[in-house]
Amino acid sequence: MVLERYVGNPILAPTRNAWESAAVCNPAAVAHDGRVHIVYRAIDRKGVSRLGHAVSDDGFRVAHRAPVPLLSPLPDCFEERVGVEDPRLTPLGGRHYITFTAASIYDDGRPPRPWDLGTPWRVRVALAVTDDFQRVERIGIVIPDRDSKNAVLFPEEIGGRFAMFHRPYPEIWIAWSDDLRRWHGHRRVMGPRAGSWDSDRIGAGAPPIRIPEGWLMIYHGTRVADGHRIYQLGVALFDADDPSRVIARSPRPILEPEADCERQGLVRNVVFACGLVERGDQYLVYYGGADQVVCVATTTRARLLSSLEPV
Ligand code: BMA
Repeated sequence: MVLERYVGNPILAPTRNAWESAAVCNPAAVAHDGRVHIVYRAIDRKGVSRLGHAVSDDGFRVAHRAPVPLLSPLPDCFEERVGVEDPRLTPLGGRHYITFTAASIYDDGRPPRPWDLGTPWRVRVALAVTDDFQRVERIGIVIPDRDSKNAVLFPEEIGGRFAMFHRPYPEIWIAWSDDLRRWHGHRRVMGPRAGSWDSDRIGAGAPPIRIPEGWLMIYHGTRVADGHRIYQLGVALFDADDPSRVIARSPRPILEPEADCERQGLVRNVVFACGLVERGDQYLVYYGGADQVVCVATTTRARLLSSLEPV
């Protein structure tokens, strides 16, 4: 595999704190003040998600873990009845933006659709910002009028505008904004590929990073085998000036659920990345294992680039 698992995985597991007692997964990560800040999805025993915060000095071992959630669903907020999920962290203009999923129950009286199984499908892209990882300022639901999730904000403006990838099922779209609040220009970027490891659904992983060749992004893709969905990771490269243009993509997954903690958990066979930290030539990729624990793997830019194939 292109990604090499850290031998000490998992780096975070559930605790006795009620809010993170069932599972912790899907970690965003960013280097700040010489440390790695991890913001993860924490699930309580009722299935409600909040965001937790942990800090690591070396990127692998967790040195500090906040005893209370960094972000909880707003009481009486219809869009967050099942919680706040799957954060991504983007440093932008000296602040840290958190894109996350506002999750609720989709109850329109119709019979459940295939993707409703186990996953409530009322999902909205929400945005918040923090300066110190202690206080979080909510910006709000930024894509109010459609179900979408897996939003990643680009870390710089492109052509004078902010850009975001998000995921109306089952594919990745781009959207643009002048003020981070109102998003427009929604357009399809890339979708699942029939017969491939990412044939079922795909979504952005960690926010894209700018490299000389363009925008590089880890993403997740699923396939269905014997009636079971398997979440894997891949990588894609997008045009520097027009990231709605895909240049290259992984013909094979760069990480598949193979370790015990990726195969057995709250949801079997899931590796789900939300964070990437650059350390010189090394990349640290933070991901959830089987929707229950937080793991990390390493790779290099060269290895990711050589795993790509032009589209
Ligand atoms: C998605 C989200 C993620 C989860 C994944 C795999 O729909 O709920 O938080 O990791 O499914 O179960």
